[in-house]
Amino acid sequence: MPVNPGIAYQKAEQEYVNARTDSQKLAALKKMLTLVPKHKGSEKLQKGIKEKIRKIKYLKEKEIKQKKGQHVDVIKREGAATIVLVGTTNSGKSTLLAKLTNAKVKIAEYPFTTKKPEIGIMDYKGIKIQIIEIPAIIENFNETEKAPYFLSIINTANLIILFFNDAEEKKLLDAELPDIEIKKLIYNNEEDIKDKIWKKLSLIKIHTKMPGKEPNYPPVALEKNSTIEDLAEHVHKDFIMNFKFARVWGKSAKFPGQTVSLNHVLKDDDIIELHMK
Ligand SMILES: Nc1nc2c(ncn2[C@@H]2O[C@H](COP(=O)(O)OP(=O)(O)OP(=O)(O)O)[C@@H](O)[C@H]2O)c(=O)[nH]1
Ligand SMILES: [Mg+2]
Repeated sequence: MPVNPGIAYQKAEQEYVNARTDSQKLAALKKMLTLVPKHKGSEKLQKGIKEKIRKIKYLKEKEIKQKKGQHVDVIKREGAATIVLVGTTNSGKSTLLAKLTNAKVKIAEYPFTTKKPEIGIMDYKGIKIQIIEIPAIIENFNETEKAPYFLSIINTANLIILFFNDAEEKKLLDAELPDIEIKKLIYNNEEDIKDKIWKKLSLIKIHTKMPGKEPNYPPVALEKNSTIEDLAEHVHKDFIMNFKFARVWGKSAKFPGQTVSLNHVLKDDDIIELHMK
């Protein structure tokens, strides 16, 4: 169904586009919300406006708190990637967090056991990956005070794992969560979840070694299609300057021990021997 907002709405939207300050933006958004046609086809639009309002309020509040020296909730990013567990209550989020990480998290049969984001670190063959559980998503989640905070965590994730118990709950998640570009994985209690997560992350792990030595542990995590140059930069800034050549074993090598230069593209689980001047 087309949204077809009226002239008054379009004017309010223009005011929003032209707004310079947060309070001007808020005023325009609130006007837009009252003027937007209220029918099924405009639900997404209404949701988007509400999200923008919440976000401005949240950032403003955060700024005030910071100025006053009060505590602000922030989660420090750690590891090669961040995965966020999002879902309805009693869908097994904490159970998976406890299974995959060192997090001491409460698991219980009663609903809404998790009250604040819980954080753990997963080890995948030497690569550290941060996992964050967000408290359960409820109906009208976007109207809740904590929504902007939780959404800020969701929006910066490398991967989201969605949890729900039935189709009804999946619908709720689709309605409450923003249409984000971030990759999503649906959890259905698989044994090989760690491998599945790794595949979804679009990362590769590279084993470096020095001539005549065993590969170093842990391996290095890099974006897919990274080159020897990216690896050298990751290992140490001086490496590129002193780089002579590298030898490669693994999927990206034409033959074991192939000699390559800085622009060689790497594949998962390659072993790279770095030769320096
Ligand atoms: N649906 C579901 N429940 C599970 C699973 N594994 C364990 N449970 C049980 O379901 C209950 C809730 O598990 P939690 O892991 O605490 O669920 P949660 O999603 O973290 O729930 P809240 O934090 O309370 O919103 C516990 O009694 C678990 O023993 C699973 O894979 N799926
Ligand atoms: Mg929980």
